[in-house]
Parts: sequence; structure tokens; C-alpha cells
Amino acid sequence: MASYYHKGVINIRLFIAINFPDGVLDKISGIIEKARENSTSGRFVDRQNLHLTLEFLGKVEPGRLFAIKKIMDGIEQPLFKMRLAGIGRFKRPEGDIYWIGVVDNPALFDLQRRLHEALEAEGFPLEQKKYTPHITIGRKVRLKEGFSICSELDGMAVHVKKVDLMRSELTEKRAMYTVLYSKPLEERRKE
Ligand code: 2AM
Repeated sequence: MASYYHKGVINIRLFIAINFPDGVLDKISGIIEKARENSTSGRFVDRQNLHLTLEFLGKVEPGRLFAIKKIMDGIEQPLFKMRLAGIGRFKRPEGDIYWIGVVDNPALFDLQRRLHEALEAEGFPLEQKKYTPHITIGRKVRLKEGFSICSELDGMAVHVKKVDLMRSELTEKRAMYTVLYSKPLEERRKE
């Protein structure tokens, strides 16, 4: 089911994310394809679903959308560059979760922290776990013996020019994400 009823209101599942330009998606998709060919099982992320989550909001009443957009509009972070890092793995008995990391970046952490604080101040209940920036590429993955996923994008630069409010609709087979709102980051002002 895409959404659920609570007191007669259809809530929508939301998260705020950084989406990537085609060049970056192509590179990550290449890595995913190799992993898929060299795995015995796994649910790999579709190219159009690759993203970096800044904040997961969960189910939200549509009437709260305006408050979220206002918070996003209040972001003062200028556009910035981040670099992708190596492959990470969360070990799981049912098959591992693989992800691409991001090189530590004060602008990214600042952006995430400010968003988190502003959303909490507006009363959105958020997860409290430490922010670990990661781009999930596959879940429940079992790789063929001897194969390890290698990231050819270690150090690849990504220019972050906007932040997107995403709707997530889950079906049994796959997740469908839609951009509901984009907040462009501003050019850094010249001194
Ligand atoms: P993940 O890739 O580590 O699963 C949409 O589901 C996005 O929100 C994903 O990037 C997902 O991270 C992230 N997310 C964070 N907390 C979540 C939660 N409790 N449930 C589902 N997704 C969550």
C-alpha cells in the first residue's frame, strides 16, 4: 500500500535527499551491474532510486508539507562539493546491505544538522541515530565467492546544487520515489 489512513487522513511517506546528476548515476549503476552479475541473490537499487538521504521523516500528514517546504526554503547552505568514498557493508543474516560512502564533509553535516534541528523544532519526530551519509546500492545481497564490489568512484566529486523533498511509495516489489519539492542551493556570494 502506498500510504496509510490515520483519522481519515492519508499520510505520505517522506524523506529529504540529495539526488545525483546523470554522470554520477551512470557510474554507480555500472558498479551495481557488476555486483548484480556477481551475486547469487540481492535486491539492487534501480538507477532512478539512487540518492543520499539527509533526513527520513516517515509518514506525514499532507497538511504538514508547507511547513517542510518552508524549512527547506530557509536553508542558507551555499552549493558545495562532496566526494564519494568506498564501498561499505552492513552485515545481515539475510544478506548484506551495500552502500557507497561519502568523504567527511563539513558542509554536508552542517546542512543535515540544520535541517534536523529545524524539523524537530517544528515538531516532526525524527530518528536520533548519528548521521552516517550513505548511498544504498543493494539489500539482502549475497556475492559470489571471491567477488568483492570495488568502487571505481573513490574520490569522485559531486556538486550539490539542490536538496529534494521525496515521496516514497512502497509496493511489494519495489520503491517508487517522486520529487515533491526542490530547494536550490545558492551560489556562494563573491566577497
Ligand atoms: P537506507 O538506504 O539506509 O535504507 C528512503 O527509504 C530513504 O530513507 C532511504 O535512503 C533510507 O535509508 C532512508 N531511511 C532512513 N531511516 C529510515 C527508516 N526508518 N525507514 C525507511 N527508510 C529510512
